[in-house]
Amino acid sequence: MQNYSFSGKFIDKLKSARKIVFFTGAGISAESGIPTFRGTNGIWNKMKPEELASFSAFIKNPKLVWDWYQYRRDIVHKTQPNPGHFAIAELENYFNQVTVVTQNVDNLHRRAGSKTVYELHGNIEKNYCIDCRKRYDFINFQDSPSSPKCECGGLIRPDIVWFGEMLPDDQYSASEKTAADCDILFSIGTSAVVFPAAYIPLIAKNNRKYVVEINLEHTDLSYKADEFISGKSGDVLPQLLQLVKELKNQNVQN
Ligand code: BJW
Ligand code: ZN
Repeated sequence: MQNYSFSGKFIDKLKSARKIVFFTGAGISAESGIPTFRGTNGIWNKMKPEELASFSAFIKNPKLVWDWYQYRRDIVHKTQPNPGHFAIAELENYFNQVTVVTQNVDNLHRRAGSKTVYELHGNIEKNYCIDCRKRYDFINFQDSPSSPKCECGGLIRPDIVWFGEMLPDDQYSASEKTAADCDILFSIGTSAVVFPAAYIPLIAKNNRKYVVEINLEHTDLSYKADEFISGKSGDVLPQLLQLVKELKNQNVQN
């Protein structure tokens, strides 16, 4: 594994920082074995988003869309949070406020122990009836010839934000607020192309907050970020945690 060196300016920011935001995307879960969306091995390279991730696709063929999410739910159930998720959760012990704003639906941040997690695109473990809105969260649906129906007869859909749908208002407005008010925002493992989620790091930047990007490749955000760290989040984040521990130790000794 590569040893990352962090810039002096970034280390100074870390020393004085009290409020940290981690804005995450599919890349942080890639090392857990969950495929990303874009890029050579991405989901959208094999499937067409408009045929699976839209309300009209669901109404046209509920069983097809339901089965696809069931397949992805099975993958999520077989995976575990990776060192990147765990490092973020542990960093809560070293700052006054650590908030995770995630575009991921895989629930891995919570499973790793992060306490404040805003989910901008929903959660694959949650479902609701499109007619009466009754919730069907954390239920293992059995396979059947049709997609599951609510007791009212309505179709049950995954609680995922599909293209053309609004993001959950409470999660998005809380994320905007925390991004505008943090000391450092880390944008990790996201191509930062899907809006309005991709506004979150830009809000931090527009409010003159320090923005650090961790990714395998450059994105549209890279030229606006204060630091770009090229690497796997599962390698970089544990080293960041180690650095923070050392800085806090030095503080105690001085
Ligand atoms: C690593 C790594 C490792 C790998 N370590 N790094 C034009 C302009 C602006 C907006 C639009 C527009 N045209 C259309 C829109 C709107 C649309 C949108 O943004 N489209 C863009 C794609 C152009 N947005 C919407 O529709 C949103 N709603 C909306 O706008 O509502 C308002 C409205 C409503 C009604 C009428 C009019 C307006 C909703 C967006 C919902 C997105 N949902 C999805 C799928 C959910 C379904 C599912 O999960 O099945 O959410 S799309 C998909 O992309 C998923 C993700 O959360 C999201 C972001 O992807 P992410 O996380 O960035 O993943 P990747 O794969 O793109 O990137 C992975 C990155 O990781 C890469 O950079 C790798 O290098 C890196 N990486 N391994 C570190 N180990
Ligand atoms: Zn119902």
